[in-house]
Amino acid sequence: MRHLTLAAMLVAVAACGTPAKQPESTAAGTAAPLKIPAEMSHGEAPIGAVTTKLDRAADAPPRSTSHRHLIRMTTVAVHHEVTPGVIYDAWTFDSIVPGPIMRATVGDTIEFTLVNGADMPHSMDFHAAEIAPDRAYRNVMPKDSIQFRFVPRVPGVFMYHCGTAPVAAHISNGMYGALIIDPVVPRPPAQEFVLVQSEFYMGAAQGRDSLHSLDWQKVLNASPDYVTFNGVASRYATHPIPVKAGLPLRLYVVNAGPNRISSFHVVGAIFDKIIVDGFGPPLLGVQTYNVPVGGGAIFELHLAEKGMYPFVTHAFADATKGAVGIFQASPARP
Ligand SMILES: [Cu+2]
Repeated sequence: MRHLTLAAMLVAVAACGTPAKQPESTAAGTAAPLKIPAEMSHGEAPIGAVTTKLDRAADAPPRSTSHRHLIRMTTVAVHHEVTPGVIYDAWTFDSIVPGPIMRATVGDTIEFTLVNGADMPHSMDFHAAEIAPDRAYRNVMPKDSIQFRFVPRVPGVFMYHCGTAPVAAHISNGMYGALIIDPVVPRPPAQEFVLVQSEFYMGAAQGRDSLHSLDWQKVLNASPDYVTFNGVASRYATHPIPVKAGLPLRLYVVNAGPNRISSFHVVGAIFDKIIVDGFGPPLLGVQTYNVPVGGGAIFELHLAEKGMYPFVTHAFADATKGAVGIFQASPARP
């Protein structure tokens, strides 16, 4: 009913005859929706063709076969395009936002090295690790490094992030990612994807490159300009994720925040199973589930038939700001 109401509102707006006036942009270049979106429910973003080139797929990395993982990351500042033409002065792990998506298995040994290639202190905090923070998660000075190891005990999908104060600034600037820890007995086969939700708080564009950097007051107000899956607003709406209808889907969802809860929902589907953080008895038959800031959950579902299925945070201000994507389901058998 709620969806019909939204559609009815959009139709009413369209029918009133008033030309769609472009709202004034904020200093950061964001604005309310400019036109009536797609005819389908939840068409918060223009839907592209699945054949268009995608710069970063959401596919989960394969389950690891090694039991020892040498992981080395470098902190570095880069220009990150949050939405076409809007460039953010990001702080990153390995030059990408989110940082690398990694995968290991319970009982494996992870030997981690952080190299600070930036000009300020950074650090690393793995939520998958049980370790003394004052030893492992210490600030690393520029040009310095730190090494520590851990053996993950609990399966799930875990956030990692820079823990240097103010943490909200380091996370808002792009320093986070996801680490999947598989159980020793593999989960059943599925089409697997990783979605990391996060927020961007844009200051006014500066300089020749029109570069945006952090607006700290917006962070404190929990009022982001963009909310994204995997670092780019609406990326998987303009580039839908191809899947097979009727076959199991498994989504590893992490909410990096730093402020907004993700009320994760797939339009046209009910989650068969949700494994909170990835461990313990699953929730069955759920429509929407909150992934807390700093948390994760594994969503298992199937899409009933061929079609376009939006996935969103059902906190719709955030979906409107970019936390929306599309699964494009094709028949499992032609
Ligand atoms: Cu940092």
